Amino acid sequence: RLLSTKAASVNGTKVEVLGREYTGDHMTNVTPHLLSHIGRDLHLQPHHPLRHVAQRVTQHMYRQYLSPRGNPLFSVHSQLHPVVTTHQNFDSLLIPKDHVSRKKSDNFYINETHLLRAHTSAHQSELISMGFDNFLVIGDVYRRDDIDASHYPVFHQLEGVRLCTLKELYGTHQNMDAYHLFENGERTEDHQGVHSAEAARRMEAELKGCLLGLATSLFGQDTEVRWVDAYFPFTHPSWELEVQINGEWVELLGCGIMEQEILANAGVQDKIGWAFGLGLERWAMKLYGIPDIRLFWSTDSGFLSQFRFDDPATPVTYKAVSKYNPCINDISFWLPKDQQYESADFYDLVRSVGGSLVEQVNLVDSFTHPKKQLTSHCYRIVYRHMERVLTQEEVNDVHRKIEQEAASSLQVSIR
Ligand code: FA5
Ligand code: MG
Repeated sequence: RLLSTKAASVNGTKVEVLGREYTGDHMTNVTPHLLSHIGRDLHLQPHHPLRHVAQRVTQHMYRQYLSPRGNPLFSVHSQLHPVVTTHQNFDSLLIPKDHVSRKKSDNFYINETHLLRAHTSAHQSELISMGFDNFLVIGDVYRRDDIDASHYPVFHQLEGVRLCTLKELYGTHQNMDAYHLFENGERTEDHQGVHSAEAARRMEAELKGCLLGLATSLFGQDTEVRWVDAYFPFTHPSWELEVQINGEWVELLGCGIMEQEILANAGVQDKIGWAFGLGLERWAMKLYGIPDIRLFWSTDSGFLSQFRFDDPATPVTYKAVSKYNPCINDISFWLPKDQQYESADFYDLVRSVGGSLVEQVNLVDSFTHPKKQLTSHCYRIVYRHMERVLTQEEVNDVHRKIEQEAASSLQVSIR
């Protein structure tokens, strides 16, 4: 979506975000610049690399977990409103009142009671209360982090939550009485006091198996990864998965066994849960070799055109975009009246005549003349050279050759 209408704005004490209005106060620290990111919904944009990655993760989860009738078990929630209450973002996840992660300096507050979600975990409790047992949440998250090649104040997370009954975790056995999810024990490094050691061990194995499977299916069998013990107020035990990018270990996700108190507060008594939260940008950077997190916000066709494919599993290695400006020329023609015409033929022609100077070609307009019964297509061609500035004459030259070739081999009439 183009930002022709503002999706979010701040005006005096009024803060508006995606059609909801809030009254600002002493906690308000969102800026117009930050708010301008809202509504871009990169994870929903067709062909955006973050959407490709989100789709691959979703497909993995769909394949991994099927209902007895063979349907995907996980539901996907990718359009939840980014403004959440402090209860959702913190309290529902057992984050203490004085915890550092609540600081005004680390979050974007709308007012005292509302903020832009700092993680997709903010939606866990509400979705569990609604009755979901297996779900994914995909969305933009906001943090007042530093900005560098791997940190940006707005990024995207994909959250996975799975709740299991005793039967789901153990299968059906003769003497089910021998198995139990819960016990009244001591909290240890390996499990919560309310969980049986065996149930916690099984959940850990399933969770790690699922996430390792995901990493190897995206990055390949030989990719080196490592588990690191971690701490989150909402899971115990907790881990982070790391992967090497250019010789450095980078954190791909956090995960763990959900604190039973969260499930109990959401009305669930007989299940045990695991959860993970991964950063889509980090996965995309590893998968495609994208060197800088800021590139995801690029509207430059040099970046976006590299991901213009329908099958999200298409292998791509990102190539640095030329620092030289593109030249954009349009071409319009009438299609041949009685002959087959396919845009794909024109795309091939443009690539063979223009070679590596053509960065992108798109159909931008199509209409049919009511009287003449002729259809006209307009294509936009973006030319750019990797090593130098292209002159307009040079581009015009190639453009003219494309027109001539199209007229002769595709029988179109240039307008
Ligand atoms: C969390 O946000 C937890 N909610 C994750 C979680 C969910 C744990 C469920 C347990 C159960 P963390 O702050 O580490 O954790 O962020 C999770 C992931 O988001 C990181 O592993 C990383 O991949 C990504 N990430 C974190 N900060 C940034 C940032 N500034 N820019 C880009 N990606 C980031
Ligand atoms: Mg972390």
